[in-house]
Amino acid sequence: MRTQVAIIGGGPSGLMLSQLLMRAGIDTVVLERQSRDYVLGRIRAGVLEQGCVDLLRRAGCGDRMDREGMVHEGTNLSTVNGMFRVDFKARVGATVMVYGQTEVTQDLYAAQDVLGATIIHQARDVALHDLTGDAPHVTWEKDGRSHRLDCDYIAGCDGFHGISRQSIPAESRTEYERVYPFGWLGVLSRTAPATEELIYANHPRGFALASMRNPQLSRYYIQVPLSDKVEDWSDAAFWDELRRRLPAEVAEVMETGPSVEKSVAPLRSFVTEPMRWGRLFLVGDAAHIVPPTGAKGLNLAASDVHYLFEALQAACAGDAAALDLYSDRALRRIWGAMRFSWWMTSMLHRFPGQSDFDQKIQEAELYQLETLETAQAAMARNYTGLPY
Ligand code: RFL
Ligand code: PHB
Repeated sequence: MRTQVAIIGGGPSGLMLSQLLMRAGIDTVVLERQSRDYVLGRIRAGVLEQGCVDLLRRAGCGDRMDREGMVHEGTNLSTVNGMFRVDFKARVGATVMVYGQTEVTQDLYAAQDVLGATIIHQARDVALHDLTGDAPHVTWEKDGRSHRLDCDYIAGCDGFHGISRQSIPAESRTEYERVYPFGWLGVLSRTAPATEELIYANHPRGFALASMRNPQLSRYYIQVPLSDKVEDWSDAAFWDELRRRLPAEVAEVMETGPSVEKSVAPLRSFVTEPMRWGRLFLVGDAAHIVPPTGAKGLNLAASDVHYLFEALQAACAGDAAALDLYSDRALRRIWGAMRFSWWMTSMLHRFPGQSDFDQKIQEAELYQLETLETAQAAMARNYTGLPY
C-alpha cells in the first residue's frame, strides 16, 4: 500500500489534517489504534478559538458547529470577593465558540466518509521506519496479519501516549515538563448550564469550573488531590463541593442531576522539541500537553495542523524547504499557550502547602484582572487565541 502522507492517530489532529490534505488533492491514510466508537466516546475539550473555528470551516466541516455551537463574548471569574466578567469582544474584538471536541470529531469523521478517506481502525503495534531517509514506511498488525504502508511523509498525531514521539531518538529531542500536584474531577450532566458563560472560580477549597456543551448539557470540574479516584466521589458529594466553590448566587439556582460521565484528569505542561525528525512531523498532544485551565489543548492541535498542512501542501508542490519552518512556527505559538495555561492554572488553583500570603497574591492578581483594562486585554487576547 502507498500514500503521500501517512497519519498516525485518528483523533481531532489526525482527522483535521487528513481532511485538509485530501481536499487539496493530497493522498492520506489514517492509522488509529482504537475503534471509531471508542474515539467518539471520549469527552474532552469544549472551547474553540477563532482560528480553530476558521480551520474547521476551511476543512468543510463547520456547518453543524455554526448551527449548534454557542458564541461566547466573554467569561466570568469568581473570587472570594465576588464575580466579575472579562468581555473578550470589548477588549480585543474576538470571541470563542463553545462546541465539544466529541462533536468536532464526529463532524470530521462524517466529512472524511464523504471524501472516501482511508481510516484504518484497531491498527495494533504501529511502527515507523526509515524516517531520516527518502522513503519512510509504516507497519502494523490487524486481524492477525502484518501490513505495510509506504509514504513520502508521516504525521504523528497519536497523542501523548502514542509511538510517534518515541520514534525520535531520545538524544535528538529535548523535553520540558511541569507536573501539577492536583487533578480535575469532571462531570457531564444533562442539566441546563448554571450561567450563560463559563465561570472560572478561585476558592480556598480549590478551583472550580462551570462549563457547558449545549443548552441542555453542562460540564463541571473541581480541583481534587491526585490520589482521588472517580469512585471516591458520589454525584451528591460532587454537587455539594461544586456549590461551595461557586458564587452563592449561582450555587443557589444551579440545576443538578445524575452524571452522564465522570472522570479524573491529571494536569501537566509538556513540550518536546523539535517537532520534526526527518520525514516525521509531530502534531497536537503527541508533541505537547497543557493543563486544561486555558482551554488550549485542542486549539493548539488545530494551529499545528494549520502550519503542517501549509508546509505539506508546499512540499507536495515541490517546495520541500517549507517543511523546515514547521517546527519553529508551531513552537512559537505553543510556548505562548504554555505560558497562558500555566498562568491561569497558577492563578486559580489551591496548591498543596499554599500559604495565606500565596492566596493573597492570587487575589491581587485577580483584582488586577478585574480592574485593569490592559490586564483584561492581555487575558482576552490569549484566551480567544494568539494569531496563527
Ligand atoms: P488525541 O485526541 O489524544 O488523539 C490521538 C489519537 O491517536 C490514537 N493513538 C494511536 N493510533 C495509532 N497507533 C498508536 N500507537 C496510537 N497511540 C494513540 C489515539 O487512540 C487517539 O485517537 O490527540 P490530538 O488529536 O492531538 O488532540 C488533542 C486533544 O484531544 C487534546 O489536546 C485535548 O482534548 C486536551 N484536553 C482538553 N483540552 C481542552 O482544551 N479542554 C479540555 O477540557 C480538555 N480535557 C483533554 C481533556 C485531554 C484529556 N486526555 C488526553 C486524557 C481531558 C482529558 C481526559
Ligand atoms: C470544558 O468545557 O470541558 C472546558 C472548558 C474550558 C476549560 C476547560 C474545559 O478551560
